[in-house]
Parts: sequence; C-alpha cells; structure tokens
Amino acid sequence: MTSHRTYGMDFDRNLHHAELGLSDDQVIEMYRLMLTTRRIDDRLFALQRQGRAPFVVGSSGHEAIQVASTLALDRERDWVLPYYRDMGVAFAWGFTAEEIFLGAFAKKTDPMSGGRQLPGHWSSPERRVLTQSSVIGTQYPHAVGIAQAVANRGDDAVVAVYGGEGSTSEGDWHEAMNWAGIRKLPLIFVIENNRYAISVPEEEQVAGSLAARAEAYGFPGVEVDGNRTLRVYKVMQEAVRRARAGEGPTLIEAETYRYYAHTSDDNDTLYRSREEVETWRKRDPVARVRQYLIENRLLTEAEEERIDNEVIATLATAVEKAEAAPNPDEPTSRVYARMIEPGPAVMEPEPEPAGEVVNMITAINRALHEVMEAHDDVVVFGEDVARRKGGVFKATQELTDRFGPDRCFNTPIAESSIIGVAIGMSAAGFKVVPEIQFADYIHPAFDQLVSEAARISFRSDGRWNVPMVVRTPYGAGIHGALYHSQSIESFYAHVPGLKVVVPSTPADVKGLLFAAVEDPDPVMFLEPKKLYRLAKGPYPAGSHEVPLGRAAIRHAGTDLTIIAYGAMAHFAAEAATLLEELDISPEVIDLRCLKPLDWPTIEESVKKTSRALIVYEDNEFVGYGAELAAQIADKTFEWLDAPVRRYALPDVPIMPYAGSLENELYPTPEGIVRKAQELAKY
Ligand SMILES: Cc1ncc(C[n+]2csc(CCOP(=O)(O)OP(=O)(O)O)c2C)c(N)n1
Ligand SMILES: [Mg+2]
Repeated sequence: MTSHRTYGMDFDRNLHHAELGLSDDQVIEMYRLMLTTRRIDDRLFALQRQGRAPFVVGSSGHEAIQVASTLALDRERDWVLPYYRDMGVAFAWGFTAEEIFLGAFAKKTDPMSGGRQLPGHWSSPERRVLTQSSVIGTQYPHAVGIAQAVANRGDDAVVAVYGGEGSTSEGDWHEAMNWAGIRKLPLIFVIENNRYAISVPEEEQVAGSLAARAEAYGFPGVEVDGNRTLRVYKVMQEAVRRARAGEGPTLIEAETYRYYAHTSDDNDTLYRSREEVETWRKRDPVARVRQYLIENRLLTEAEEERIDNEVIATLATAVEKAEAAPNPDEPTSRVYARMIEPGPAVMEPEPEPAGEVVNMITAINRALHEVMEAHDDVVVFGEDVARRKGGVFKATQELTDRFGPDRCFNTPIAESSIIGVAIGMSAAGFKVVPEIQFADYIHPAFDQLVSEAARISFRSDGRWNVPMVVRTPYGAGIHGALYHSQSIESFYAHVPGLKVVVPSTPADVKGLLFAAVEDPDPVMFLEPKKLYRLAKGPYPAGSHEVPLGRAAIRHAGTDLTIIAYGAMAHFAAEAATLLEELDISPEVIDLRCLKPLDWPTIEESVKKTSRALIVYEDNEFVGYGAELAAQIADKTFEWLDAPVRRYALPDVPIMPYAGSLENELYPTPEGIVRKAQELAKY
C-alpha cells in the first residue's frame, strides 16, 4: 500500500467483488445491510418528527464506508470503536434494529447505555465495542489502548476506530496517531470525511491532506472514494491484512457526504445549498450497490422486493417492541463498578505495622514491584518511567528490567493520551497504572479523566469499567514553583465515578496501592511529594491492604479534631505532639481516601471534640476542605462549640519559587498549632 494515493470518484467502476474474495451472497448481504441502515435512519427521522424519538444523528450517505469497512473485519475477534454517526458500523457489526431503536427511545433495556446517553453512542462488551462518549476525538487514544492490549496479549485481533474529519483537529487524534505509529499497533483509523463538521466546511477545518498526515506518523494513509463500497472494502481489506500481519496501523480517509442535517437539532440550509446536497445524492452508495447487483445479475426484481419487504417487516416489529419497552428508573446506580459505603467509624489509632523503616519513595517503588509481581495484568507507563531512570523520582525504577518492556514502558509526552490509552487498555482487561510525571501536568488529561474514565461505568449502564490507577506526585513544599507544586485533588474529588486516595505513610502506600489496583474503578493515587523523602515508617512485609474509604486516626484526643491528608496529615501529627505539651488534646484524622470520604470517622470524632480544624495545602476557596467544612457544619451543627475552621492557602497560584515566598504560604506544624490553639480557646 502506498501512502496518500488519491483514487478518483469512479475508480472502482471495473472492480468486481470476486477479485476481493467476496461471494455473491456476501455482496448481496452488503446491500441488505446498507439498505437496512438507510431505512432505519429514515425511520428514526420520521419518529423524531412525530415527537416519538427525541434526537437523531443521521448516517445516510455514509453507508458504503460503514458497512464495507466493517465487513472487512472479523466480528468474532476484532474490535470496533464507531462514532455517533456510525449506525452502519453498528448494524453490520451485529447490533439489531430493535437495539438501535431501544437507544433512540432511551429505554431501560437499551444495551448501549440504558437510556443514559444520546442515541448512537455504541457500546457492547460482548461484541468488543467500547462505550463511546459525545466528546469529539477522545475515542482515538482508547483505540490505541485496546490495540496495545491486543499486542501485549500477542493476539491477532485488529482494532478499527472511526471518526469524522472534524475530529482529526483534536489533539487526541494526533496523539493517538503518533502513539500508534511509534508502537506499530494493529490499528486502523477510518475517517469519514463528509466535508462538514456541523457547519464548518473542510477548508476551514483541515490544512493540506488528512491522508497525507499518516506518513509523518510513520504509516500509510489512503484516500478513498467513500461512496464506492467495493473500493472501501478493498482498501480496508489491505489495512486489516497489514494490521494482522504486524505491519502496523493504517489511516483511511474516505470521502463522503451526509444527506441529512448534522443532527435532528441542526438546520443545514444555513450553510449548504440544496444543489450541493442533490449533487451528492446522485452518488448515493446504496443506489450504486443496487445498480451493481442488477448489472451483475445478482438482484432480480423479485429478490429486491423480498429484501425490501423483509426490511420493512423487521423495522416495524423492532419499533413496536422497542417503544413498548420500560423506561429507565435508576438515575443514581452504576456510577461505580464497586460502590463503597465507608464505615463503621474508626475510633482509635491503628497499631503500627511491623516492617523495615523506609521513606515514601522507596515504599512506592517496592509496592509497584510487589503489585506487578502479584498481578500479571498490571502495566505501568508514563514519561521517563522505563528502565534504570525509573521516573524523575525513581518510583518506577527497575520495573522494565524485571517485568519486561511490555509491562513498563515510556510514552510520548502526551498526557491526554497517557490517560486515554490507559482507559482503552484497562477496558480490554489490563490493570493500568499510568504515571503523570507531576500533577501540574495532568490538566491536558482532564477530559479523559472526567469525561471518559469517570463516566464509563455509568454511561454504559455498568457494562464497562476501567480499573486503572493514576499515580501522580502532587503538592508543594519542595520549591518546585508554579508548575511543580499544585494540589489537584479537589478537581477530581468533585467527579462522580472517580476514587481519590492520598497516602501519607510508607505502609499506606502499599496498602492503598494494592486496594486501588484491585478496585474495579478508576482511582487517582495522589502522592504528596513533599513526603517522598521526609516521611519514614515501617513498610509491612507480606500482604497488607488498606481499604478504600477508611481514614486513620493518627493521634487520639478530645479537645478538637484536626482533619488533614497527605503532607498536611504528617504535619498535623507533628503539631499534635506540640499541642499536647500546651495541654491541648487534639485528635488527628488522616483521611487517606478523599473519595469515598470516611464520613463516619469524622462524625464520631467531631461529636466527641465539638471542634474541627481542616488543614490542606490547596487554595482555601472551593478547595477540598470547603466541602468538609460544609459537611461538618451541616451534619454535626448541634455538637459544635466553635465555627469550623480551615488552614489553607490564600487565592494565589501555588507556589511561587522564592523560598521566602513559598515559606510564607505553605502551612507548617507551627501554623497548625496556632490555629488549633485559637480554635480550642473559642
Ligand atoms: C470536544 C467537542 N467539541 C465540540 C463538540 C460539538 N460537536 C459535536 S459533533 C461536531 C462536529 C464533528 O464533525 P466531524 O468530526 O466532521 O463529524 P461529522 O459529524 O461530520 O460526522 C461538533 C463540533 C463535541 N461534541 N466535542
Ligand atoms: Mg464531518
């Protein structure tokens, strides 16, 4: 296959299906699938106009690409990630008309999302179709992750990911192309170039040629007339062959046109002429295949009528059954694959575990070694994590040497795809522990974490889950300045579907890492880097697990409750000793897990002490402590003898570089003592 070859609009005039290894029956089946896809689309728009289906995304015009590319894959072993316009992919891949209508009517038994997502957001674990979101482009790194899973297993499956030409402007597309090229993955990018992204024409969207871009990423790109069914099949067949033979990815850019507006909410007369639409309708792929079959004497009038009647009957039954199905009724379920209800309350400090005394970073490295030893399916990747370097803090040192380059490898500096690829690989059965080098650099991955990882269980009605653990060093106190000091916990603790843990002792590092890896949901594992070398403690040998959602009491007391986590928990424990000398008896709670929150432990403690001080190294305003303060004020108001106080940072970017500036802002044990004294006196 040569890179970036342009095929003319009529290129396959003389192409015969037998040359492609297709039997007569197969090409007739192609026609049946394309025709049914078209009829379902027409029916959906009619239902929408009648007020029976709220929203429709049309596929009409795209059938050749969708059906032909799908038929070139193997439904028994390959994976597809169709985008919202890909009804033809879904139908040819085995979704039934009834299932499609269940989605359109947002029914409880809608197998895609149980009525939680817009129609056309395909999903099926049994059929290896990863749940899709509405966010343009996020599917590409997922496909890379699945292809990586396939490669790691040594399977010969192929992954096909679909999107519109507009989606190729997203960074995720470029990151995925780069990643797929570097790792030579069995992945096919199918771009359905219908010349518009809603109203934006291709000229305002794409510089140069899309297909040509593949070459720069190290693999072939092919442009094909997307209204020529056999031509698409041929190009896809070659891409599948390459992928299956280990020759790496292919990009297919298929030119086509959508006949209806962008969705049922769009008015396309505002940006394209009726003449233009009519010109393209003359190249209708369904009509062309019908013509082809007639010319090749494969479709008699009687046979055509039989197929037509069969389609009409199938759709009538499907609509009737789907419309009569029950409506969904559980809006709060399946947010998590494993819902954790914290409790009962922790009432006293845990006995210190036995073990060699090490610092936090050593504990992290050891725990990663142990967790990878214990679980064959744990994979670590990130920037600089491989081999002897083992990350900028050495957390992953020697993992590559011990477990091999498939289980610990370097990635491009592309945080969105680090998380996106982790999602795909986790969905395909691995437990991925990606590292984000500094929490300050996680922001490009916000979308993948919040819109994708966090929502996958909920949006697929519990059919998919992504058991990944995102490790990242966070927090200040190391003179790392503005971009090596941020606290990010409140962004993620806000998000349903994520779990957030913050270890502050070497023992908890091990206990929480094992619990996080064994949990079926995405877990943010935030490492207070101030403690990497500062916090020392016993590292327990053998099995040691700290359940998610259970706080620890670091110091028992009766006068006030100090609630903290991470480096601040460490400081609060230090402050507690100083406070005892001042005849104040504080109880220090180290939350360890911010989501789910161990509320029962906080409640019992505050009811005992009647005073609460919350310490965190983030900005006070809308920080994690703000939520704690609200919960305490709300639920223990009657027990309180003083206002709930917080000790955190003013509204300044964290952290200025100069030691004199950072020292003034960063909370200290002495500062905690002062705040606690004030509160105890109140
Ligand atoms: C990240 C993101 N930005 C914007 C949107 C809104 N949006 C939905 S579809 C679309 C156009 C996509 O065009 P294209 O990728 O060409 O696919 P087509 O709809 O033409 O098949 C836009 C801008 C979105 N869903 N996600
Ligand atoms: Mg488009």
